[in-house]
Amino acid sequence: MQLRLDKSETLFNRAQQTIPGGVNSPVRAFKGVGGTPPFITKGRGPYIFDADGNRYVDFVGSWGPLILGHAHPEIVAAIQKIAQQGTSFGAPTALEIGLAEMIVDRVPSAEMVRLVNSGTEATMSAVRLARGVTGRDKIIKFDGCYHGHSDSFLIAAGSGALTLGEPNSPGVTKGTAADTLLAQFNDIETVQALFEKNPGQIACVVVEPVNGNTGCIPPQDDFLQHLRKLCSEKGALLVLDEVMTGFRVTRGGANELYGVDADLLTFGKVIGGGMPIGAFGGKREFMEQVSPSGPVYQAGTLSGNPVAVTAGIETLKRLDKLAYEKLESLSKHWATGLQKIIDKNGYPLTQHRVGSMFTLFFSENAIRNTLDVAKCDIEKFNRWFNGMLEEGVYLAPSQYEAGFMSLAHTIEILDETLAKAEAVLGEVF
Ligand code: KE4
Repeated sequence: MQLRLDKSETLFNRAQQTIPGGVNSPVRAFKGVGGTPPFITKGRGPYIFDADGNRYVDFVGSWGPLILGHAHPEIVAAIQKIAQQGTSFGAPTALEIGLAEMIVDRVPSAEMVRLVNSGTEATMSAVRLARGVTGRDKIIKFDGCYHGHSDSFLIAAGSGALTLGEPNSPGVTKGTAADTLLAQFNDIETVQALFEKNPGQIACVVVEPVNGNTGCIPPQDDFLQHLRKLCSEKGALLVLDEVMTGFRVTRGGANELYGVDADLLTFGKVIGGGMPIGAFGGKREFMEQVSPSGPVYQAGTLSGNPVAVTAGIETLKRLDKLAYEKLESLSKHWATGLQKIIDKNGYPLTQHRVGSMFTLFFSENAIRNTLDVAKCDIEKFNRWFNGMLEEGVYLAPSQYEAGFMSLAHTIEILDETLAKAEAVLGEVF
């Protein structure tokens, strides 16, 4: 069925006159998968609707935040109600304490948190704090892990393969890149090598505990535990970037799921319930070094604003034990159904899932990190993506992204979607 996207095409052409690439975040432009990105007009539960009236079952959920589903009536009502009291004061409010206490209550390693306005702000600030408290300049990140767009993270594998970072965006200075070292996810030896080459210089290791930005790749062979041990031995901080996994993979995030003690953690997405938010937190001894209680500066005009905080509080309130059991059962139903299709037809496909985040990789090899994802059949992935879009299913428009289940999805919707998946995969292969 050919999708009618006339209105989206008109909007996309118009948008490109005043907005770079016609979008306010690159992945939305569908450059990887081709075609016109549908311009969305509204969301309801598990569905989003575009300007041409097409309805899609949504497995992106704004890249994770909409874990309750779109336009949850009680979240919308809470936002409407608090907005009538005023949207931002640039002054402390009791609401911020409420959200901070909820995060600290749920996340084992979080003793204090600072609220910010995006995941990028959270990770940027956590790295500054790690550098501030250790007096060290270098950081280790992992090839394929994404921590937002601050300069220290926009680093590609340099000529020295995975040792020296090089800018992967114009505007990032060589000086900045020199302080970011690159290791390989699920390969502890690449981390050990960097610590040996840079003794006493590494402030922290920043890692997505589940690598969600190369498609969903879980830590394997106690990778996180090895990272913890190495950081403790070398006096570096372990920073878990839970912007995607936080309150997603379990109630206490990957920090709870894998039982790995973090020095600092970062959050975003779910804790704002669809409103702009981020947070960084962790051990009191470090967090108390953040201004104004300590010398490490960090600030933000709209940090902790009542509207985003209220949306976050009301979302977390509804993420109780039962909610995670339901998310697990829906996500398992999806993965089991897809695996049946794969096994029945012998398709060269691999699935990874951690809780309610998941990815279908167009490869039959083991997927341990981004090097393995680079060997996926992207042409077939793109045909899968576009085939499902035409069937009214909105998947993440890149093999390098994770998909997300929401509490608004139902077994019936998943079964309908699985039937479509079987038909589309039949076309692809
Ligand atoms: P934001 O600055 O986009 O709120 O968060 C940055 C960020 C930090 N850490 C992790 C683990 C993240 O996944 C993200 C943002 N995730 C992407 C999705 N892969 C956001 C989508 C986009 O860039 O438009």
